[in-house]
Amino acid sequence: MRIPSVLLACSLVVSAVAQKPSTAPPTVAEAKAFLDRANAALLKAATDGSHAEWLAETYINEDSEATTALLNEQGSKLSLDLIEESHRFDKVTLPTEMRRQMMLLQVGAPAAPHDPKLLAEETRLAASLTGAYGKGKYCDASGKCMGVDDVDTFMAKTRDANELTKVWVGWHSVGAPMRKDYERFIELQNIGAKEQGYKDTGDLWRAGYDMTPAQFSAEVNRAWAQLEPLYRELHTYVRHRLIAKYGAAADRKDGMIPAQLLGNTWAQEWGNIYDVVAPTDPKLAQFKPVNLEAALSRQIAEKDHRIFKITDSPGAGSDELQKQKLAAAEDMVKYGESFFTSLGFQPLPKTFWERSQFVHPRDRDVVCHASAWDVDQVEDLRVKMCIEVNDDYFTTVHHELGHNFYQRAYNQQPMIFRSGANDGFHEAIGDAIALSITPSYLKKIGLTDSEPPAEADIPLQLRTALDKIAFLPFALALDTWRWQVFSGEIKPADYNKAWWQLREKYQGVAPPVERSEADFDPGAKMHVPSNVPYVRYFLARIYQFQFYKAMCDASGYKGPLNRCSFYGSKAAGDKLNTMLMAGQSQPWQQTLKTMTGSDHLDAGPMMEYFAPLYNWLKQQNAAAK
Ligand code: X8Z
Ligand code: ZN
Repeated sequence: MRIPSVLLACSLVVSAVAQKPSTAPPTVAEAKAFLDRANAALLKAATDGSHAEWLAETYINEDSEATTALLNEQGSKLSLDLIEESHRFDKVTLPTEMRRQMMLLQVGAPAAPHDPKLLAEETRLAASLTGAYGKGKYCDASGKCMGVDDVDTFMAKTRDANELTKVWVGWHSVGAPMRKDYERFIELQNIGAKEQGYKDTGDLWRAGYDMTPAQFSAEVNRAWAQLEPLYRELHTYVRHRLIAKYGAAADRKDGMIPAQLLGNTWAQEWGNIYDVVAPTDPKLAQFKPVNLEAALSRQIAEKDHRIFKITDSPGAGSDELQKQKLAAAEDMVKYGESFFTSLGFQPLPKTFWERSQFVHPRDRDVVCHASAWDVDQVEDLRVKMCIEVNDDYFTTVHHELGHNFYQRAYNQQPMIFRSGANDGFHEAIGDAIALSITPSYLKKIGLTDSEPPAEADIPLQLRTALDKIAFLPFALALDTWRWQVFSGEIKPADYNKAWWQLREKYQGVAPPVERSEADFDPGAKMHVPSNVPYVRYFLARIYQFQFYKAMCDASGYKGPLNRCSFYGSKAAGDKLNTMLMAGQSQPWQQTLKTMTGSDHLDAGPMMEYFAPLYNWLKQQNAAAK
């Protein structure tokens, strides 16, 4: 999503707002006047920038690309000027809130060079890499093309190893042409980061967590050490089951799992292959997690929209079909909205329904990757998605709405505080809500008619862990790669080799066919060309269990954590809302403490949730030895 880490999406009005620093010692009143002016300028810049970016992602063409590049250039210039001016107040004793705004302004610096020519070059590259990803397609020998949304569906549902390899290789070819531009993009960002006093852009990215970059890295490693043993058990179990299904195609001597077999284009979440790895013990096998895709299709169809499956490329299908897809997609979003309103949140504004992009338009390229927006930073909330009726999108809808409800909750804060407590919080809200999509909740809303007994918890937990636990080392590998690219530890000549070394090290997955430096596989993952930091999702996977537990407690729930749903609990909603309204106005540790009682990233609740599964996996793996 486009969260205006204050400085990312800004633009315009620089010369109108920047003022010549005076030589007299500055006062608190001057600092206040400066911050008022900065907040106003950043608000306008973020709004202008979001309008342009929205167009660039929903109408990909040369003009929208040039416009968004220009606004980002102006926005970065504004931020750099404001940061420079803010240093005038470095030695002034300021009230806590004002000092924090100054600090956030400075640590949120864009990794952008002062030199106008270099800055323009950087923003052009950023826009064109985003556009290249959005336009990316895999076309087979017969000329049939698939965009990323079609590729995702194919990778989720296909169970033929050769077919999977073909489409995997096809989609990954999207990255190769980006390689040179990406290399230059990194160089330019590093020039900017160094000008701000950072070692490199990775150092700058890791500075935004109310602790030093080194402390932050240590926190991440500490949390991973808590969770890695569970991941290893899951990996061992899944690998065995894949070998049972695919034989030699899954059986690598080095113990890696071939990445194309995991039900996801990037092997980042594995829930889609639940059918392949489900428990075989009949006592457990009888309990199948609710087939949400079927249940949703049925319930939405009952609302009088027939669901069609569009397997052809965008452009196929009639107007009528498109209308039905849109109506079904809106229904999907309404499930998410009604969860939030059950907690006491106001419904989404009318403009949300008018301005969002819910389905893939038939006539043009768009960036399909889901994102949530608050274009005017107040109430022009939108999502941009290419929704299909299935499990993954059901979760993603809740994820995106988490962003939107957060954005609206902090819209009374000064602009500099209109952000998540940290970026991991922003990514965790909707996911924490989605953890409440338990069988009992699904029964309440008519998506299943039976609530399974306690013995069904293992199958259900396995389904959830395939998404939640499997994801952790993917997120770590991705940003470790990027941090090492930024620091120069990984040289451009080794981009792809290092990518797979890290994927193997953290995830234990390997590419289906030999890769070389003629490939650029990181480019086939949206967050690399679009330059969205990724460790935020690692944090979010962990925070979401902390938030979920806190809301379960607030709702008065007693019982095993994985069976809690706080749907309809105003007490849980109030607790959540307090956290959301604070935005980034205080250190995240304080926000977390108010919400959960703990002031640090803690894998405890996640381990508590999966404790029964962890034991079961250990038994399965021991027995299989
Ligand atoms: O990018 C996203 C969201 C938008 S912020 C759909 N996610 C990551 C991804 O898709 O790679 C959510 C999970 C991880
Ligand atoms: Zn998100």
